[in-house]
Amino acid sequence: MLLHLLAFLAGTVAAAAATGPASRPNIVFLFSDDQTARAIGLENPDVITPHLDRLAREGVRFTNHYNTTSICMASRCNVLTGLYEHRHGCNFDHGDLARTFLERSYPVLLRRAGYHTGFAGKIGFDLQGEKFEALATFFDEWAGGPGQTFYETARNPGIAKYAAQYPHCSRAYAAWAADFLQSAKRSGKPFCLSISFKAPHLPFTPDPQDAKLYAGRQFKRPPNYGVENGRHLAAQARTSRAATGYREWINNYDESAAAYYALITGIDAAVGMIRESLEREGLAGNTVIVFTSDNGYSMGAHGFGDKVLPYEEASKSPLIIHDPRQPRARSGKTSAALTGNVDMAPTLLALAGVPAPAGLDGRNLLPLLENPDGRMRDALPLFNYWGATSAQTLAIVAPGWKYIFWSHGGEGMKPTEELFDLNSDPYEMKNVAADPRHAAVLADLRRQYDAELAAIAATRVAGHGYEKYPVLFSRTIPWSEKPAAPPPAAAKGKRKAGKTDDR
Ligand SMILES: [Ca+2]
Repeated sequence: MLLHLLAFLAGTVAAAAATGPASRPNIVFLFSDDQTARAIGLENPDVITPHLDRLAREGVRFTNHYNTTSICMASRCNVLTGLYEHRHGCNFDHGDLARTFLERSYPVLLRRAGYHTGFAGKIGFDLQGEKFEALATFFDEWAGGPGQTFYETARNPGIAKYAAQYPHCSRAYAAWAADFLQSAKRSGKPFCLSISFKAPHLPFTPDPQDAKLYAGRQFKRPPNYGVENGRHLAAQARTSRAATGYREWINNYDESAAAYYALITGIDAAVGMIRESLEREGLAGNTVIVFTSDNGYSMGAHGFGDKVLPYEEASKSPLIIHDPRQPRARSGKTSAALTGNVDMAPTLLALAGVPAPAGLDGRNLLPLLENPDGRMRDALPLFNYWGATSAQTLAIVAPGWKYIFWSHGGEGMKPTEELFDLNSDPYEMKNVAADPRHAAVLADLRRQYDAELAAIAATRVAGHGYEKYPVLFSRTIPWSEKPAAPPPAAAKGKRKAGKTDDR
């Protein structure tokens, strides 16, 4: 009798584990490194991404997704915490992440709420005053690597055992995911799997099987391609390393694009493998998949390489959310709502029914799955607190518009406003800040800008070098009354022309 009862209870538990309560789906968060919004097949037929295209056709694709700081280290912390950079304080030249922020990140909160969690790939930051290994203790299963990690599978200890079959890391992460899904299933809990691919970050080293798909091909340049299409932009933008380095996009576009696209095709194959594993394990019907990237990439637009800048190519990434529980009628919709990397944490927590910490900058995007035509916010700030001081900025994106204020007034430059009408000018070829027809829009965006600047002053984390920004970025304090530009040590992101460091 007792044995029967135990067998019945075990059966009940197993059934619950296999399907899970409807309110607690599994979550797979897939994150590429340096992928711009236009580098997926549905946006650009030059890029071969059948699995991402299918994911978008079966889910919702967000076409105005911005990284509020468009560089690896800070963006990864934006995603994990739902906070803007000056609130978590983690970026190159600003500092590592304090443990207290990671303790309130989405994977840690999900684990505390009973999720089985796993992380593989490039995490992209360190914890303040702690060894890299400490990060592993925040997850049930861990195959994260320090620094930039390596394209050669064998050089990444967490996935090295898959090197014989998958010598390039992108597919090896999918093999690790397959094993994770089996142990997650055995755990009897819902799970959250986060994979941070190295691709398509520099150095461009694709899997040979993907590289051959693009070998010798010539690609269409975007309409704003080349240095000649950047002369109308603020002089400050051209002091960024995006203009002084990354010349491979100007000197050798086809070869650069071939390698970059091949790296994305490798991730695409891994996405396909992960979906197959979910099907095989019977988990696909209750697993939400999110795909995005940590920053965009200029790819020669306006003559820039790199990310960091507030222009469209550098700051926008793909975002696809596939929730198999949504009615099929909503599949394949696109949402033009303004979304940001800070929205990832509150969205993933909302999926699991776990309350988000109070005061996050990000928002829950799930209402947009129900109503892709809905609006999410009136404005989203884009920050660049890194690199040459002259190229640091605050920008405001609003539906259809972007306002950028370049505050630097030294070295022969004047503080400059840029206003782009993104609906009629998606390639940002005309600065309409001086056009009186747009005076009302300009006034509104200036007001949003000033409000955001006040928020920086009120909410910045102490001790990470953000104290100067409320003055440095001020529209109303003349350059002559601002403290002198910081000494070169604070601007060590400046780099020699022609060299590309790989942050
Ligand atoms: Ca990146």
